[in-house]
Amino acid sequence: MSISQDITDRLMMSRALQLARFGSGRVSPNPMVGAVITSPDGRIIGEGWHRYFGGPHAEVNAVRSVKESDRHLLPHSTIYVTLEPCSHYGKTPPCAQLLTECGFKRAVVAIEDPNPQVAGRGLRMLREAGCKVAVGIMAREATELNRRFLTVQKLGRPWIQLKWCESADKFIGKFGENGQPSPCPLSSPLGKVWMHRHRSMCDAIVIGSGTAITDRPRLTLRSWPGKNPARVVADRRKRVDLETLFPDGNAFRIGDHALRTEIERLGREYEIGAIMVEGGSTLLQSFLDENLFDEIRVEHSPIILNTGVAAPEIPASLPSSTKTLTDGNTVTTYRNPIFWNAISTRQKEITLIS
Ligand code: AOF
Ligand code: ZN
Repeated sequence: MSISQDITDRLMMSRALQLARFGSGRVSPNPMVGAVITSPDGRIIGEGWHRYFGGPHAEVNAVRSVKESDRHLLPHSTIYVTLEPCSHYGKTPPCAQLLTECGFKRAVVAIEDPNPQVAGRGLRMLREAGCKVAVGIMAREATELNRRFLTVQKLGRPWIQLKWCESADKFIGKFGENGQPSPCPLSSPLGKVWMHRHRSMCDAIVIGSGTAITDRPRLTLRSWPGKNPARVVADRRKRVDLETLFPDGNAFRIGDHALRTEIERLGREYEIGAIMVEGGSTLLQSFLDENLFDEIRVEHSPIILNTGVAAPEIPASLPSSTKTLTDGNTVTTYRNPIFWNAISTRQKEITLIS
């Protein structure tokens, strides 16, 4: 392949990835997917992305966006897609079939779709129809973008984010006069917005029964647009009255089985692809002890509490990065390598030309 072709492919795939991100918070548990169509003279003649769960796929929207006067160019055109076109009838018909009907000359795909209903069949359908297929362009970026969806497919459980806010002396809350944990505001205003944005990217929020009783949280999206996640309370002893706490429904209890089993069940039975665990400390520590997490996000407040509920203990040597919120608090993100260890070497490769 020529260098100019390679650079063009990366440029167009970057655009497709940018389009895919418009689906953030709207498509889960489906992947975010973007598609770009270029004519032989290098013009972008079509663009699309998967906009909402159950809706048309990115390729369908891209093909539909092509102007009538450009449609004759399709058999000479290239389509760039951030995920292998699907080959199955799900909520929508197979995209690979649509692409072969359009007669695309070339398809450039970032990563294969590990969904067992697709898993290489989409690429095969295209090749068998005479389309030239290139796979692996910006694979790392596409993997990063869809790490939630890919975790479900590769590890057979939802993607799990643990989240808490801790004081400068590593407490996540205070004890009230009765000796029970009591709510204590440590998050900054921007930290709260950040948290709601992350809620919008998950399908369920999990909390322990103690947190449900002491904090009486609403667990809704208020500072960010999107659909409210389901609420899941780990409550083996059935201490929490879910109907009173969450009168609008969309809430259920787990706790009869081992934590891992319960979390896997959330994925299988309720189409939950990503969860956020918001506390309390005991539940968060259980996820940590079981190595049952993909990402930890800790907001650090400069407040000193001197005593209180101790923050969970993060395993040493997890890769992390820290950023400062404009209102003073900092956020540290830790990544569990478990997911990156489960994917192919090709997907881990860092794109050198950008
Ligand atoms: C694509 N393009 O934009 C997306 C794909 O139930 P359905 O019909 O929406 O199918 C969902 C599955 O299709 C999903 O699990 C994933 O394997 C694939 N998603 N494929 O060609 C897209 N969103
Ligand atoms: Zn599709």
